[in-house]
Amino acid sequence: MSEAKKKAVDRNRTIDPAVLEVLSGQLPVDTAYDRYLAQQPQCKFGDTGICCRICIQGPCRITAKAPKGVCGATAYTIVARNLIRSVLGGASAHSDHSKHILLTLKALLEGHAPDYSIKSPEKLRAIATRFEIPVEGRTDLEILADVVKLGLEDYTRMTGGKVRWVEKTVTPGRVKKFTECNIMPTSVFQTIASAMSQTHMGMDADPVNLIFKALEASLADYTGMHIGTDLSDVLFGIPTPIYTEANFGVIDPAKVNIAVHGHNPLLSEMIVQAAREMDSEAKAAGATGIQLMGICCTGNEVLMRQGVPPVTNFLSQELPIMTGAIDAMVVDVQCIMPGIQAVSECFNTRIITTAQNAKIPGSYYVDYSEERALDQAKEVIRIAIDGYKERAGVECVIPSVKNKVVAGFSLEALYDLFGALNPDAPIKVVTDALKSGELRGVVLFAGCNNLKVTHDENHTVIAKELAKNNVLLLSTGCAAGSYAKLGLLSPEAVDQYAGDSLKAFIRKLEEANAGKLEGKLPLVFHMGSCVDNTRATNFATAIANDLGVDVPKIPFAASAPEAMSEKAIAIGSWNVAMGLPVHVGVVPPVTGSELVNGIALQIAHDVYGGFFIWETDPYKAAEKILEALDYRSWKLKIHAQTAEKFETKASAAW
Ligand code: BF8
Ligand code: SF4
Repeated sequence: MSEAKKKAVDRNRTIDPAVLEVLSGQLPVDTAYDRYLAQQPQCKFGDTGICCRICIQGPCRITAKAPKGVCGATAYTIVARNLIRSVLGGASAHSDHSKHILLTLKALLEGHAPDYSIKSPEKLRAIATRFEIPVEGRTDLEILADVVKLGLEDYTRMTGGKVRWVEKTVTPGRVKKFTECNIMPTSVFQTIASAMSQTHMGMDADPVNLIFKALEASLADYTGMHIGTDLSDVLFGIPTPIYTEANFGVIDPAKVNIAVHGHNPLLSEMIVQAAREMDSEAKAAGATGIQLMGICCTGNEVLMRQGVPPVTNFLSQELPIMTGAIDAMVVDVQCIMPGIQAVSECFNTRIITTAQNAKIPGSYYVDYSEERALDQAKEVIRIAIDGYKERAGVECVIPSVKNKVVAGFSLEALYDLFGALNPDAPIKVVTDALKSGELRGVVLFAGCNNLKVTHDENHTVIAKELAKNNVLLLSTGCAAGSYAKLGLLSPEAVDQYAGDSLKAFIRKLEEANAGKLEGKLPLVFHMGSCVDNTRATNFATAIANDLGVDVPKIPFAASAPEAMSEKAIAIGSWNVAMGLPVHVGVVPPVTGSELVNGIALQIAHDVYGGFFIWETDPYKAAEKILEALDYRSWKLKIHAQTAEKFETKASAAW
């Protein structure tokens, strides 16, 4: 194949037909698909984690000729330090996002967040009860004050005490393990600062010590994420099943098209509310209405609670702009490619940044604050309406691809479905199915897109393989975005891809809930944004508790088929600490140290029961995940039989 031809093929590294259609338009616009090629070949030192730039004597690169950095740091120290810094990047991002939600609730208590209210007193009371905060005879605001106080303590405690959000949401076995291994965080900020200090030049050189600290940092990440999900549910409501559509076909050229992108629902929830109020303004400008659509995890947040259709996921975020029909793209924080600005300048799209810590030169800027949230949402919509007025009459090229989506599966929503079959113990619907073999296991798909693999291919191939093998599938983040776009969150996908017993399991749930649901159930259950991965962990914890064992013994795994961000590394790490097999479809930069790589793949299992699987081939990945699930089911059965025979408790070992 000629170089030019090869480049054209490589550029189309996606299986999303809408994305392919836009790319094949050959518009002279530079996107991530082109820039990835321009970056080749990428640096092997960075790729394997053996480049150190921690002090400015560096960069030091480990080679056979120079096996130590200037300071004497060896490959294992350098790789471990780089790894922990990635986990810290992820933990900082998640906890900063959730701190914003926490402080908004504090502002609400103090009367400074007039547009926000407690949408779910039910969730507030459930959280309070979890932490033994009294609820009887108290007002919502009184309870909220105690929950916020606890959240602030879990963020800022300097010494003495451990994060309550971990202590009260995991199995007793995990609390014991985290305490014995000394990885239970004191608080989110204390752990992040002490871990960062540990990686400074001339500090910790011991890779095992560094990796244990990385796991503590990952539990700080878990804490921030869990607080974020809990408090977002209090503010905006617990997601329940919701029916909509996804992919480029949701763009309507006759409407004012606004894409919300980023992660934090604080502004995007207001934009949804404002859009409903401002339909007439859009009509006065000549449009038929306002079409909101989501990208990345802000998209997931407003999909889960408001049914806003996802237009695309991370990797293709620049491409909706190339249809010519997006009037504004409103971004908040994280996973926003700076490249969207340059693309928008070729079209009529207004990029609106809204966060003081995430600006893009050349973009519009609305300085979001919780004190003026609804007004600012209206300001954003007016900028979009102005954009529409300029665009009106210009030809748009919009791929017509769209698929049905059923989303909104918080754990509470899943319990509600299971409760129709077993009201006294909803979780038994799943544990019984696991014991009988009706379900071969449960797998959570999470994480991003990454051009090192073909966009969306790993996500979909692995999910279809596991569905065929009767695995119950959950998803979050851009994995869920991929399934939404490509039809795997649709009821039709159950008929197309589920094995017989998975199909029977889903149908049984549908029948038991008939009348309550607006339609049928999907193949993959969308649990929310990346921050919401703790919903899936709560699910695993409930399964383990019901089976009377710890998490490392249950047939439950996680997979990040196209991991990209530091947040994904943090999430993967705490999932390993929780005791789960975690598949990653892109090899992370740790292979430069056999020791660190070995800890991730094997030693982690000996200590925590969880471990990583690096596998870039989606078919092999599915096999390896199934193997991990089957091994656990087999052991669980043997241990249960032995316990019954000798009338003892089930073994705690894995
Ligand atoms: O937090 S899955 S690309 S959007 S990091 Fe980013 Fe990855 Fe998407 Fe959501 Ni999560
Ligand atoms: Fe080199 Fe050591 Fe400085 Fe890293 S910390 S850049 S290995 S001298």
